[in-house]
Amino acid sequence: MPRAFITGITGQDGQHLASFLHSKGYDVYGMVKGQSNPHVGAVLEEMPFIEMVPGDLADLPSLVAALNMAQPDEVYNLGAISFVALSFNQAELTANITGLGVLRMLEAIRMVGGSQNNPIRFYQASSSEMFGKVRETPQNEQTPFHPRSPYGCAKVFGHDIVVNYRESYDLFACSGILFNHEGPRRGIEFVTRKVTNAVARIKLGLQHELVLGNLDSKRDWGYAGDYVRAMWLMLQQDVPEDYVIATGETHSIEELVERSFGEVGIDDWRQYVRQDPKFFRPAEVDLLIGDSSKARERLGWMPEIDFPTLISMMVAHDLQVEAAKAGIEL
Ligand code: GDR
Repeated sequence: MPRAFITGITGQDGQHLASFLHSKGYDVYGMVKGQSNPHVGAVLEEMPFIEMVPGDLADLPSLVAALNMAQPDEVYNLGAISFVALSFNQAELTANITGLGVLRMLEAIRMVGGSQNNPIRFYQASSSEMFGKVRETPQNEQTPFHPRSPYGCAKVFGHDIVVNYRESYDLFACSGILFNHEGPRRGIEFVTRKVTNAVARIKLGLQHELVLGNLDSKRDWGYAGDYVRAMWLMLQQDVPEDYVIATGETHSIEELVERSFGEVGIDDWRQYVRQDPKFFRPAEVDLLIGDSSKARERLGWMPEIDFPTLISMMVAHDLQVEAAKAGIEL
């Protein structure tokens, strides 16, 4: 059985990827840091097949020990400080984990290596946030980076060091430049889930307003379940390369809000929404839209879930969860 090692196993993508790889017959190892990660229990309850291994992206010896224990064929580095807004307040921590963490993982892979015939293959979660103040539209693998946050800067370092290690040491290392990808497993701090959850609670009478920041920025939103397939496909190729993964459609936050309220039959959504400067960022990424032609041609990858279906799925999920929590029958 092939063996996969995933950092960020308790995050949205870690969960989707673990379930996808398990269905493909992989043994799945997940790296967890700290003594009592609050999400581990819930993830294991749903996916008891995951073997949890201790390790921390800030601690190279722990990464070496974790890889020695798991002996993986494939490593997926999804672990990061991934909330852009937080990265402005914890810039050094973000640089250390989201940026230098990639370097440490690459070093650990060089040390542990895998068998000679079967060297470890590495996937790095790069991000559309690297494009930031975009130099061209849509963005593809050749578009220059102009990050707008400490998170974006750290991801640029991670991306560049993957390219450098691939060229210097002939590692099988790829980066997927993933545009925003969402779903019911998304953390509540990210705007899609914050909105769909609030809409569900407002519909159920459990909440009365939704407080947001900038409603004008535009994102290329896909479904996380579609995007983890692309990660795996990148590692099955003969040659390691980087790929943009995106839907090629963009929508504003305002459209997201309008559509989400529309799902529960609320048209006059403005009476529920308030803007607060505390949710605005010191520098914003105004417009993202990805050109994923390379992935579509070379990997045969295509997103299956479109924006309306994604929002509908998330609102329906949040209605179920919030109603069950409050003991309301739908
Ligand atoms: P993003 O995702 O920064 O694009 O990064 P997020 O959902 O946090 O923000 C998207 C846009 O919405 C605007 N916005 C708000 N955002 C949040 N979180 N909360 C609000 O109340 C709010 N109001 C408006 C933001 O200003 C922004 O323009 C995500 C992360 O998953 C990264 O880790 C990943 O790399 C990229 O997507 C691709």
